Amino acid sequence: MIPELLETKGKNTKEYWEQVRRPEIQRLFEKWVYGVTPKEPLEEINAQILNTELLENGRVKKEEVLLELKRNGKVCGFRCRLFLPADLKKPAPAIIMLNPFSRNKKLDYPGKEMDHMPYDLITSQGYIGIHADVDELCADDPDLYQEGLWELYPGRAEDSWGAIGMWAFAGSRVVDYLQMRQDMNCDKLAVCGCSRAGKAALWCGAQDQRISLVISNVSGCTGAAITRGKTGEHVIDITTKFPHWLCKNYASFSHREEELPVDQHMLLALCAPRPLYVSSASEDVWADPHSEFLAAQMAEPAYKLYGKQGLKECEFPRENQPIKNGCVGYHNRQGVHGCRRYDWEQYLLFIKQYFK
Ligand code: GTR
Repeated sequence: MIPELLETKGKNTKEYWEQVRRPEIQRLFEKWVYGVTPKEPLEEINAQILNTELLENGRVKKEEVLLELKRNGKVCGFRCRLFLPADLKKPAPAIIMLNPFSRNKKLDYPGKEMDHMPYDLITSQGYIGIHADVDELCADDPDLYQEGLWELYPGRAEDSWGAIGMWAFAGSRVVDYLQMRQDMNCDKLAVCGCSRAGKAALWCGAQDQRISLVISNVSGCTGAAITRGKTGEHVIDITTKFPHWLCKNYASFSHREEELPVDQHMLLALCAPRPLYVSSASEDVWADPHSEFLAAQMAEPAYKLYGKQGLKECEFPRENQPIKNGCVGYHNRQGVHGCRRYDWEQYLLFIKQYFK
């Protein structure tokens, strides 16, 4: 049985959701899935612009920025590449693309940089694209992930965070930085991620209400897909192959997924009432497009509390037939796992409805 998103009748108001149910669901995800995000603030965040250049015949300004985080006498940092329209006249909306692939040259499926962060498309529509190399804070490696950010918040518990929690945290630190700048419209910030980063983007958006729109690209197991009954990857696969991604408690559900106190529609619902876009790839049975669509549909009751429409009334769409008219959007791109220009074209159309 998939756990109920909302509780018993009578309590289903916006206020009850915000004050009781949403925080409760968030705590369940911390305890059993992603691990606890430390609440103690950093002592300092420093930003340093390392390099600036013009691209696309002067139409795009690229800034490479180093963000350094400090706590308990330890410092760690990560780089972000900001792509701004060169002729920016007023603060612009920004899209943060979490990139945990910067140290992993063997992976090719996130796509080439222009697929993963097509700054020409993004800036031509007046937005700022931010490619955040979050694996510089926490390596995507079971032997190295406890170097860097982990040392600022050491922990040894069954519910201590893993790499996905740390990448999500890094997304929020990018938001901290953007709030210090004059050229960002911080009422219009989106977070996006592909695959493992899609899981992190959802978790980041779920926790950080400053993010106003959330996008998940082929995030699959422990991302946008309902765990119970999905095809492909399961708790046992993800926790065996990537033991550093999630908290230790999660692995204990390997042979008893039915007992998980949550399922992934509840994660998506934490984004409500903010616009959410989930996308799949048709040949990606490992992630399971149907289960991603199902979770997006099942997040609807949280949106309904705000009088907003999700995907409830929609059928699973054919390939390359995006659904963008509600507050929850979805498409199933024809092809394999990864992030492609086609995906971005749809995200930008969805975003435009909210950011223009
Ligand atoms: C797969 C993994 C998925 C997904 C993906 C990726 O091998 O099983 O959970 O996140 O990698 O990050 O590309």
